[in-house]
Amino acid sequence: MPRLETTLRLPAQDELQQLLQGLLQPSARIDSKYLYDDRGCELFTDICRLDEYYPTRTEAHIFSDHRDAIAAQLPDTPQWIDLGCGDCSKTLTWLDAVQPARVIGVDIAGEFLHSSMAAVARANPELECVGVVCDFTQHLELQELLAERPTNPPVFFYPGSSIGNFEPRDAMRFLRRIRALSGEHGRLLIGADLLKPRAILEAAYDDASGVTAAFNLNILNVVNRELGAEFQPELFRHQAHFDEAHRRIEMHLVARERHSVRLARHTHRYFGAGERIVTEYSHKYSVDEFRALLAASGLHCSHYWADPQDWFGVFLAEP
Ligand code: AVI
Repeated sequence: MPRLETTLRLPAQDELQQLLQGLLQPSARIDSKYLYDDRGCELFTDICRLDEYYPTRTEAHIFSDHRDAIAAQLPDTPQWIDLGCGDCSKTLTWLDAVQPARVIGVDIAGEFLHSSMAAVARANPELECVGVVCDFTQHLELQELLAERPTNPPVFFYPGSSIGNFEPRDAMRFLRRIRALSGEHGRLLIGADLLKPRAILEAAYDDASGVTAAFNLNILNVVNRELGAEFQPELFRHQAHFDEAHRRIEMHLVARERHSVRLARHTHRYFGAGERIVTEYSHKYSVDEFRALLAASGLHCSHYWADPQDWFGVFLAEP
């Protein structure tokens, strides 16, 4: 059985306080991590299969077209750390090419992580599998675990362009943390979504069948559960637009009519018609901008692969 370590502090009171404070700001905000309850994860899986949502399949093509070339640039028998591993399906496709000494799956969803690491271990009985349950975007505490195998350098695997969901300053803080854990020989293999025409971007985040709308609106059910709030999702509509100045897709929930929402005991918020709640940013980069972000985080991009349309980039970085 795989080892499972938990460094997560459970739904702390101050996190709920932050959630409430975000909703009470003049420009209301809900942290995008609340998009991913069980229903949100299912809907996100559906999003990844949509025609309009190009990132997942484009990255998968880059990986399958260049897997051996990428693996050839990695250290021998590394510790492979899958950040946000989910069902570990992406990692499974790398095991033959990379031959890691061990796999460390990191995810916030503990039960799911345990069953996916168990599946990896069953299919690869010789491989050491460790699951680490934590909110790795905030607390990536792997130094002791990595130090158990000092001769196997870490390869951090962060696919899917999730780095785009950080604001650039927070992305840099996160990448610096990876840099600090990398030691001399560590590597980061990371996918980033690239700038492209607005229509393609906006369709990817506002698909015709309404899956992304359901995904966005579901966040209100999560907030209702977490805070005991009383949002009525049908009084909001999904909107996604590309903000040129910040080079990011912004997902909003827009109030269809003026109404008041009970957020917690003795706490209500009034929404005017058209008033918005920001639920997610998804930043898009040029190749040079992403290289510069890596460099500002103390990481040097040694190799880069893209699809023929230059829609998505896979970057290999080293300290
Ligand atoms: C998880 N992340 C990379 C997705 C993205 O594209 O920013 C989340 C997403 N939101 C709406 N569609 C997909």
